[in-house]
Amino acid sequence: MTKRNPDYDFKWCPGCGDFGVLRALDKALEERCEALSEPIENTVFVAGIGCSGNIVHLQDGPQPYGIHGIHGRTLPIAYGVKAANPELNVVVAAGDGDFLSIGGEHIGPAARRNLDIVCVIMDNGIYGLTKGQASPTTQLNVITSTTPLGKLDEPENPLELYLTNGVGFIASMVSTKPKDITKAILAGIEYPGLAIIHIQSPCTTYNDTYSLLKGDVKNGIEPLAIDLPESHDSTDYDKALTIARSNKIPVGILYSKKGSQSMNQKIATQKQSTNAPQRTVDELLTTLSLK
Ligand SMILES: Cc1ncc(C[n+]2csc(CCOP(=O)(O)OP(=O)(O)O)c2C)c(N)n1
Ligand code: SF4
Repeated sequence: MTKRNPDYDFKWCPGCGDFGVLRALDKALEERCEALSEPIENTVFVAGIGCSGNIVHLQDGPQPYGIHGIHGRTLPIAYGVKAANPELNVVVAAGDGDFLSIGGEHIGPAARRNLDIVCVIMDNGIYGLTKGQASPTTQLNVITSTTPLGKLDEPENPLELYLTNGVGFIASMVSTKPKDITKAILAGIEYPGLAIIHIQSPCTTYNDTYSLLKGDVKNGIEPLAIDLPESHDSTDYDKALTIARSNKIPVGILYSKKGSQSMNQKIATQKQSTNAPQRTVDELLTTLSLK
């Protein structure tokens, strides 16, 4: 049972990292609506299928519109929403399985298209909803229901994947720091183009990585998640790639490409500079008629 949809009976497990992401997302949308005096309905969530995608049903207070669509297809659905109505604030919410496995092939085209969309990715290194199969970000040797003797295929490095596919804005976060996530989401919404907020969001039931991320210095375990230094220049692509390829998880805004122009900005410029007649949708449809 949820505030948004009383017929939808879903609960996250205690301690699930997605709670921190939910808090951050709620706050980001609240701040944005207040700052712009914009109704919450101007935001559309496009959610993946997974525990993480259920975030679309769990927002607090007034609700944005939401589409809980098809596993792996958040980016194509978001493309349709944004292309049809560029004024909407489009937020994708998905898990690592949804976004990087079945949905992985959409990232490159979406980056090149550069529509103004922000993606909030909850990476728990596992398929949570379907009860613990290995995902692209499950680490080597981890035992899951599909890797009973330990995972053998190399884990995906999502930050490197985004950078090398041309994503212009990339933040790397951990779910235990909701205030930082809120800031990153707001910065991602402001960024003119595709923005990805990739969040380590541990699954307490099938892949509890809290202590790995935080480390246990007393017992000689260094933290995996390390804050980016204040001096980090997020416009430096090569530096961002070096950091992404290190064996740590950076926390902060890893990359923000200078001079990005979103697809809608490019369309506006093109319309101004062309003498070609602007045809209405009805006129365009008539050109397809076989009569
Ligand atoms: C096309 C399709 N393939 C597979 C599934 C089954 N399925 C539902 S959720 C899921 C994985 C969920 O993992 P992830 O996206 O990482 O989200 P999480 O539950 O971990 O938040 C799978 C394989 C599906 N619903 N549709
Ligand atoms: S199974 Fe994992 S990801 Fe799903 S709600 Fe429970 S803790 Fe969260």
